[in-house]
Amino acid sequence: MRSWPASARSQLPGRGFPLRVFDTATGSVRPLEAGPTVRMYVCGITPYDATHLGHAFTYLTYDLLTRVLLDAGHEVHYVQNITDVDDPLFERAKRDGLDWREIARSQTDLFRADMTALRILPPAAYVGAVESIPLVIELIEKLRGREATYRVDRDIYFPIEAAPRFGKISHLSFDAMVERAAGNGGDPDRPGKKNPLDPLLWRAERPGEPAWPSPFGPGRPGWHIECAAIALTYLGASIDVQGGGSDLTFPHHECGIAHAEVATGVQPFARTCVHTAMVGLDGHKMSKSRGNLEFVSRLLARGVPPAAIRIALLDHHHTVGWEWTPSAVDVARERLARWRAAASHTRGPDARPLLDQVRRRLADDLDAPGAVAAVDRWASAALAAGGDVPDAPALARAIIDSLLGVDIEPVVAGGRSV
Ligand code: 5CA
Ligand code: ZN
Repeated sequence: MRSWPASARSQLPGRGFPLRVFDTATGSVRPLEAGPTVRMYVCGITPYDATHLGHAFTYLTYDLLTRVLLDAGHEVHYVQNITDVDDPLFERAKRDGLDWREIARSQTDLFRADMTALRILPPAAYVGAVESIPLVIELIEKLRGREATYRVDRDIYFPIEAAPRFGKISHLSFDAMVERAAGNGGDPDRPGKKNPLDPLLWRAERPGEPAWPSPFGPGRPGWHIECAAIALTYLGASIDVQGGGSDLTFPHHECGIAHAEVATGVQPFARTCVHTAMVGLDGHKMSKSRGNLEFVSRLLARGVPPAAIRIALLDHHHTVGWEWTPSAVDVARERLARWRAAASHTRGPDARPLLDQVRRRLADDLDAPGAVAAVDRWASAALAAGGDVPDAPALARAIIDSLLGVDIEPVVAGGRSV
């Protein structure tokens, strides 16, 4: 699939610091310890009701992570999927009298447009589930060769007992895993399964559902095996970062990682698991199923500048859940205006300490609120005392652009408006 365009990044003097980031599996902030090329897989959208602010917050996390790594001299090989065939899509298609493929197509287009507006750095490979079905079949064959598949009626399952490390990402009790599986597309109560937690690899064709031919009969892939197949194919048997929202820790990432490790024999598949905390609205996780959503496109249509949406998201740390409130837009707009005013002068307070502070804050577990506070301090000093360092505002603009992804180029007469 087509990805979306990357916005240009300003060049900065010197180099950023090595990244330390919270790893779900160990429950601690650790150095990323990656080689020159960082391989990162992030779970993409199921394309309906895109792009809500929870999605945007999650993709901003990996955008910031990428910016920090690029600034520290790494290359980043970033892959993201689109779950463009799944039950919720069929349900939505039925409700709205539309073709599920059309919903997936138009919602993926909307997502790309929203990501572009928010200046979220794109994956190098943006890969759909439907186009990956041959990869899924190949991976199931590999698991079958390792005796890590079994049938229940015509469907194929993965026995978690084949994966000795199962549970090492999420650290949940058996009962908690059963509960989370039931609420996230699993079927723990299905008779005939060896373990209630065993995930589905291949769902045999059902009347009224799309199906693709395979050596194990016509059907479609299970959810976790899709991401495992795409990540293994595009990034290899071991990756540096597995990303996605914290709602995916179990069962999705636990199962996908188990599939990959059993198929290749390489452990760990994901050296670091980075999970973004949930954005809520009206007291609950913002979710398509509940319908408590605020959309990027709706805010844009109301005239909110994309830079203000981005700043509103940057005000939160990726490991701490938070509630969206409409007033966040006003706060972000004021902040954007202050930053712009401060950076529009020809002279200002020295911005080299700001570069150091923003780099330090972001390298310390992507502390975006800390980085925003540092910019606020510089802007306040610039607006209060002026400062007399030539080019300091230009450096401040470059820092804010390159590391925080916010474009605050001063408005010129006849040029862009905010
Ligand atoms: N297609 C699957 C992943 S393979 C999926 O979870 N799709 S999604 O559309 O439901 O979510 C897309 C991404 O946004 C996922 O990484 C998910 O964890 C994240 N996400 C969903 N809701 C929220 C929320 N309220 N706050 C933060 N992130 C969220
Ligand atoms: Zn996924």
